[in-house]
Amino acid sequence: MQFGASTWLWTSPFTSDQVKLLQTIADLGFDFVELPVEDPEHIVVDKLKPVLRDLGLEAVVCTAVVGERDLSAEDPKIRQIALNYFESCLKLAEGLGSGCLVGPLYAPVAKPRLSTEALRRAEWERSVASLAQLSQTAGERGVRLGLEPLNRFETDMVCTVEDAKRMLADVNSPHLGIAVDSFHMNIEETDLCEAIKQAGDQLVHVQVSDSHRGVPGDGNSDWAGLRKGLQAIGYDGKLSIESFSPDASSLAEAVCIWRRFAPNQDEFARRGLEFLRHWWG
Ligand code: LER
Repeated sequence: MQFGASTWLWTSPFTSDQVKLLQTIADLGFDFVELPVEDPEHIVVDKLKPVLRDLGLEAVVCTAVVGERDLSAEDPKIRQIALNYFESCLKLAEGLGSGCLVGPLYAPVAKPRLSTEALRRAEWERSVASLAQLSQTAGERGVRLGLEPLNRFETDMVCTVEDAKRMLADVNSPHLGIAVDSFHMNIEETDLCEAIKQAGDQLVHVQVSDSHRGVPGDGNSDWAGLRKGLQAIGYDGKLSIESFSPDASSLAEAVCIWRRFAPNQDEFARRGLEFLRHWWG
């Protein structure tokens, strides 16, 4: 298992000149860094790649699915904006050697509302069609997409591994898998171990934080169940800490992070990694 940290823990947006932050992540002992792409222009592969290589950090590229990045939208122009954005992210993922591109690719974060069955079905079908198109590009670039279920307060489309599997079945592409986030799972899944087993070999990436999105180990998540599930499917991929700084994030607002979980974000990451190594070891 390789452990990583998302730059969202410290900053937003990430730009490729934030070398000091990458140095901190490497010094803390992480194996890889998760890079959220808020604006594809912010990340320059030729600049970033040698920095990551010198620091011994691998990269996982993560999407920031907000605003008009909406594959479920009725307006084809909006769906095209989303496709263009995801395609730029895929290009970055390929350039940075990230085997996957993860996030709630099907629809933007923080969009839940009471809707009709018919409207939800139409949105689902538009997302499925767009994801089929995107999966093809992903395949061409040698990157696997990881569809991330979100909790009910952030989406009404894919909240559980079961929902994600239904979407994967509809898209029907080997280039589309599942990325789970233990924070969302803790809210939505009945049993963490069973949910991981359900994802099985379709699991491409894992993000964690604790039940309150604080430091792993500080909350009331079922860490034993999560480990049992990951062991049962023989997962030996990447697992990263994803949370947000209340100081700096467009996403902090979308995901309702209002408070601090550690005296500073380095401490959040340090204690989180210590817990995870112990938990997995
Ligand atoms: C949002 O809650 C989330 O978990 C992210 O991965 C945002 O893309």
